Amino acid sequence: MGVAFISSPAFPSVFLFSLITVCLIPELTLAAGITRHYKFDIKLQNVTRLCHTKSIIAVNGQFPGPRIVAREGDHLLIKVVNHVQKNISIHWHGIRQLQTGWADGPAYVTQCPIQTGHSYVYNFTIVGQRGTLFWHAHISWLRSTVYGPLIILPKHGVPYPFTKPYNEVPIIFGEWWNADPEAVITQALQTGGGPNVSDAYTINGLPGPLYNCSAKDTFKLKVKPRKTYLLRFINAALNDELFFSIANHTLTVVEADAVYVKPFETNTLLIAPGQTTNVLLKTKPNFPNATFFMTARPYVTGLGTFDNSTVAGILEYEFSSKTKSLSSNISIKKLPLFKPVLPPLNDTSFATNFSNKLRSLARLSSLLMSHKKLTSAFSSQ
Ligand SMILES: [Cu+2]
Repeated sequence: MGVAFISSPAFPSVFLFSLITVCLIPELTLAAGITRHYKFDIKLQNVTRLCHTKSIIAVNGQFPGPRIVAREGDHLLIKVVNHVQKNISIHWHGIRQLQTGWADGPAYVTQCPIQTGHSYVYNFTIVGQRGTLFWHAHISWLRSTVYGPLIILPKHGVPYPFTKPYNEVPIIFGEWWNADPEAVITQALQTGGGPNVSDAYTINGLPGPLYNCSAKDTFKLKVKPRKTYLLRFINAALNDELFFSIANHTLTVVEADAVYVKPFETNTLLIAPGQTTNVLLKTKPNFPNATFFMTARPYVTGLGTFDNSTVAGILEYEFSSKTKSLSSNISIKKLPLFKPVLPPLNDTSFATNFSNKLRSLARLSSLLMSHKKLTSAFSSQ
């Protein structure tokens, strides 16, 4: 029977179809990840920013919320328990949800929201994606405080297609309102006007020294010289595209929205709300005790009001043991804080060039990868 099938006229096309399926969609045939369990308790939490203390909705008492880490091919079971007086749902932003649309999360679109005192188990597999994504609440404006990173590592034994980083650091942009964000959006919907703008942007939940009363609430990235860091950027701001730059440093973009990108260098990133991007930062050979500002502010062309403020974090070079022993003899002067120059708020030509570059290099990288898979599959025949 097998012989009859092989000699049948349908055999070449069936064989070719299976081969192409295996080559182009190996995730479907080789998905052998593990199951990872998480529990999200949605509760109220007191948080102080800009000298305003308020009760926010948060996950497991953390703001930003907990980090989910998984590998490509893993299965995730995330139990979400709603302890607050609002309906809620969680969106796994960017996950393809192949055949698991009910785990996607937008309330009233792919699921009913989770009611007070109830729980729901999100159940899905990560197929064919690796990089940085994020999760956030997906009802009304609860995403202003309910969000966190979703990190997808490559499968076991599969290296990154770029320099192995010394360390990996998520950097999440967000927004802070001194008022209750739910009251802000409710008022906007009632009046038909634009919502009141946020009081600050944040990096990993912290507004930084350019805002009132916030110097102690500054994100600091401590680095060692001559190392490569993988910065996992997430824009969890509600609606704003953001420019970002680190003074005197070049960034190498290697991935966007969990898709590898043919690497390219830039001094400034543009990151849209809901977008994620991975970037390599190579630290300088020797810069003991130097500090560099990293700042972000929006790209805006519309006429409506917007938050035009700037969030700043600090990149700080640690003392190496060598410089430490030196510094005990000679007093090393604290260098001045270096500040980056961001494009003007309405710099459309930068925004257009950057987005086009990102899109075309992501496409190029996918083409190269599928070409590599095809050629290696054919050469192993
Ligand atoms: Cu989303």
